[in-house]
Formats: sequence, C-alpha cells, structure tokens
Amino acid sequence: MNPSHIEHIGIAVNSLKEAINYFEKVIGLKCYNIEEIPDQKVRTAFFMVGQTKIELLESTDPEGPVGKFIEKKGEGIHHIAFAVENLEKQLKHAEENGVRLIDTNPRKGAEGLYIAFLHPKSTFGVLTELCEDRNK
Ligand code: CMX
Repeated sequence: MNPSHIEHIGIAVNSLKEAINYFEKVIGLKCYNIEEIPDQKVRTAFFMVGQTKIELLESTDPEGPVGKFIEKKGEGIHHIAFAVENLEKQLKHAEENGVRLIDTNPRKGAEGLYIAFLHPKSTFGVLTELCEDRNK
C-alpha cells in the first residue's frame, strides 16, 4: 500500500472537553478542529503532531462504534489510520490478501478525507483505517 505516513491515531474518550484540556494543557498541542460525524455517531477533536493527527472520539450514541468500544474496553486507542493513495486499489489489495473489509467502498470521513476501515479481527486486533486526501 505504501502509506506515506500515519494520518491519525484515534482515541476513544468519555469527555471531549476533559481530553482536549489534557492534550492542550499537559501535552501542549492546540485543538484546531471539532467536528461531529453523525453517521459515525461521534464528535471528534483534532490536534496536529508533525504530519500526524491525534483524533479524539467522543460517542454521541451508546450503540455507535465508539460507544460500544468504551462500554467493552474503556477509554483508549481505538484505531490507527494510514494515509494512502488510490483507496479503491488498496481495498482490493487488502481483500485479495485475506483481510476482512468493513467498508467495501470508500466513504467521506472527517476533514473531507475518503476513508475505509479494515476489520480488527483480521488486522491483529487493531482497527485500521485507510485515508485518501483527494484535495492534494
Ligand atoms: N479495536 C479493536 N477491536 C475492536 C474494536 C476496536 N476499535 N472495536 C470492536 N472491537 C472488537 C470487539 O472487542 C469484539 O471482539 P470480541 O468478539 O473478541 O469480543 C469485536 O471487535 C466485535 O465488536 P462489537 O462490540 O460486537 O462491535 P461490532 O462488531 O458491532 O463493531 C467494528 C466492531 C470494528 C466492526 C465497528 O466498530 C466498526 O465498524 N468500526 C468502524 C467505524 C468506526 O469505528 N467509526 C468511528 C470512528 C470514525 C472516524 O474516525 O471518523
């Protein structure tokens, strides 16, 4: 797939407000965007570290993916996202190599990126996201 970098690391949190406060006051990063993604049932907050973002995820619905994750495992790292080109081709490549796809087609995610998830049961327990920036 030749990812160019880690696009972001997603962290599931109970309270966006409290987690933003920690990342700003203690780590010293600036939150530059807060965005609600209704179809993912999350509110997100973004910080930049070099080329990589930290994406905080607060659930807006206990039945959503992040709500269920926190219920089962508690707060913590939820997923890792790689920046790739030609997302359709990368999904085909993953599938041909026996990886279970959550999204068979790219869809619009946060910050206008095209995204698709690979199932953690076929990626060594790590929910994996592929992201393509088509505005580059
Ligand atoms: N990382 C690792 N394992 C995970 C996981 C995660 N983030 N989320 C769920 N799992 C595991 C569960 O622990 C469970 O394992 P066991 O069967 O061993 O108990 C298994 O996957 C099934 O979990 P579940 O709670 O029954 O949840 P579902 O199968 O309904 O959904 C998943 C799991 C990954 C398919 C779903 O969360 C999903 O589609 N995620 C992709 C979308 C997403 O996460 N969106 C939020 C972020 C949006 C954004 O960044 O923009």
